[in-house]
Amino acid sequence: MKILFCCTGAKADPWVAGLRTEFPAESVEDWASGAPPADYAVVWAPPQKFLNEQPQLKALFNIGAGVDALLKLRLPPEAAVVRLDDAGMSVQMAEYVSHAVIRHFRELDGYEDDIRSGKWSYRKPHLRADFPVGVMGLGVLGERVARTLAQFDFPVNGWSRSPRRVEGVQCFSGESGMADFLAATRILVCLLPLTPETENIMDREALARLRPGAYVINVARGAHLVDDDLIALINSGHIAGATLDVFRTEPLPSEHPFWKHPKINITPHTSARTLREETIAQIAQKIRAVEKGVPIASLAGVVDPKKGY
Ligand code: NDP
Ligand code: OXD
Repeated sequence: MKILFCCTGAKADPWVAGLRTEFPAESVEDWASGAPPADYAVVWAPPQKFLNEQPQLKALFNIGAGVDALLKLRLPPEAAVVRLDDAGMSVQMAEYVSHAVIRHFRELDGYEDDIRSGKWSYRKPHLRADFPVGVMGLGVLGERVARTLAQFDFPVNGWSRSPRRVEGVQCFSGESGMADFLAATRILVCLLPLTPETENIMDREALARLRPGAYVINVARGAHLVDDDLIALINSGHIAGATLDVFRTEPLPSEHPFWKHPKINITPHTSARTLREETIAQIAQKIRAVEKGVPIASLAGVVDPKKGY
């Protein structure tokens, strides 16, 4: 059995060493053009040339949860695409989003400014009931985030494509459920995959449906949000601010208004990082299962190309 590693932006050596530890008797190599045909590939943003040269691949294991970039490429015809299924990401996402929600709700930025200017003063506490959070996407990451925020006693709404039940969360689904979901939400969290259906989903029309004084947290993909619409609604006062971890172009271009907007906090696509050890262990366990005869289609995280996630 042969495994190739082909991940743009990742240092190959520790990944290849980790995979070799899992499969000491097998061939595990960092891809170079002309490499012999492999059975499985571990990938992130691979060049099209790699995919063209390896048409026999049985599966592509993506070392991230989002497969939007991968699905834009011409993939080997029989290869299943398997995305990361949590692998240590959901706890990071829950931390990041809870931090952003609480920072806004408790006005911690305002307190920090006060303290820096030598001011000891109190702000009126808000009621949680006035700050319902809405999580778009109730998958592996969104569900964990929704459950975590419910633990802090925020009213939590969730929206998914198919109907779902999550304890402590008011669930909405489908296009028909979106308007009610938005109208019931003040702090909007995006944890959707990027697909043709979800691109630009946070546009002026959708954002205007949120409760006045809304707050936007985008931790999914930059193309979910229409940047100018967010800025216009912040400037009009309908939206109080935003925390953004993902952008249409990354790194965010230096001239982009998000860098300096006083009501927007940005981070460099870091809300949930791929953890190497967990990721290698998860992929290795799946490869072993397939080698023992488990159908690839039954693995957790197999992408449905029709749905795009
Ligand atoms: P999942 O596939 O587990 O969950 C996706 C959720 O979105 C599901 O609940 C799905 O609904 C819902 N959904 C998909 N399409 C629609 C639609 N058209 N309308 C309504 N709901 C929809 O993904 P994960 O939770 O693992 O990851 C989500 C995304 O987070 C990734 O695709 C990636 O882009 C992003 N991400 C960002 C990271 C970062 O560092 N910023 C790190 C990791 C991921 P249903 O339940 O019905 O299928
Ligand atoms: C992912 C990401 O999709 O890091 O895993 O954004």
